[in-house]
Amino acid sequence: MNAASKATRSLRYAIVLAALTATSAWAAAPVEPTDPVRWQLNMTPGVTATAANAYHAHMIMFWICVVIGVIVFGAMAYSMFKFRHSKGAVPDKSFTHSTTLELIWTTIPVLILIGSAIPATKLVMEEYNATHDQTPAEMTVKITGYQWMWQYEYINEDVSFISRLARDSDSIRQEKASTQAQIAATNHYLRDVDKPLVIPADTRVRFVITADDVIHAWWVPALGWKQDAIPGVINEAWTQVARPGVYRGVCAELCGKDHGFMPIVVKVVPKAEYKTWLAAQKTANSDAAATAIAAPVAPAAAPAADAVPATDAPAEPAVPVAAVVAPGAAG
Ligand SMILES: [Cu+2]
Repeated sequence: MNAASKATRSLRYAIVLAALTATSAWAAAPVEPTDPVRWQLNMTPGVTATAANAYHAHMIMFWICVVIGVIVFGAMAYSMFKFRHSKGAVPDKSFTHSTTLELIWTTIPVLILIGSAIPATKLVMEEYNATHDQTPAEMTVKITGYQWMWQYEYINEDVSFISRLARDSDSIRQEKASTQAQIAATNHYLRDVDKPLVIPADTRVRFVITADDVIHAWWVPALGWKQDAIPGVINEAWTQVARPGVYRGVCAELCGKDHGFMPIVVKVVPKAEYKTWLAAQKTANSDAAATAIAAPVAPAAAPAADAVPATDAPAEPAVPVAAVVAPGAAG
């Protein structure tokens, strides 16, 4: 081989290597732990310890896979170029196996699997330890999935409400004449709700999660976990968010025709602000109860002018508050 062709070959290798490196670096670029961005490839680092654990475990495994990929595909590419037919390579037709090689390529993957399973199991156990003895949950929220909305009940606080797709998103998605311009002008189109779940910052919050009709799944990526909501089953989860903010998610289980239209919004506020909000909710609840007692036979309400079509506006589910689970009862 002359010097010119050697230089060309080296240049080709350099270009392929540079492309591989650039792709890996781009895919692993850090992202803000907020909403997903267009063309985001990597998972979010999140805003909780659980999310950070998952993100770091994922990144370690990602780089292990990158190293394995580079070694395996590098060896394949090298062999194919180095021992090609045009260079006079002759296959060894008598070769059947190599015990040494087989031992090596079985032992190394087993060691990698054990090495990654031990820390991963520790993290998963921590994630599912909702009733932690050292740091017990300070409050419990019961989450119930319905077709197609969520109900949040603040246990022992007598506060409960339904959270459903924001009215502006709902009108646009149901109106056939809606335009892309309308969608672009709508803030958080299909990712906003009328009433977000409000929780205090720096507080260990326990969730008990169930469903009333079909299987749903409550998922806010920034919190770092996803939990199935199954009729007749109470699942547990917990979170503790240090940073106040608004974190969005979706139902992550195919639950019917409007599965894509039951977003989740979690608003994390400072503790003092949470107390004020909770007090306001209680006052609103007692006012509503007093009104109901004063006027037991209310006339049928006329539909609002901007009401969504009845076919796609599910009725408010009637769930007995007595059916809630007391903290510490499950798990
Ligand atoms: Cu669902």
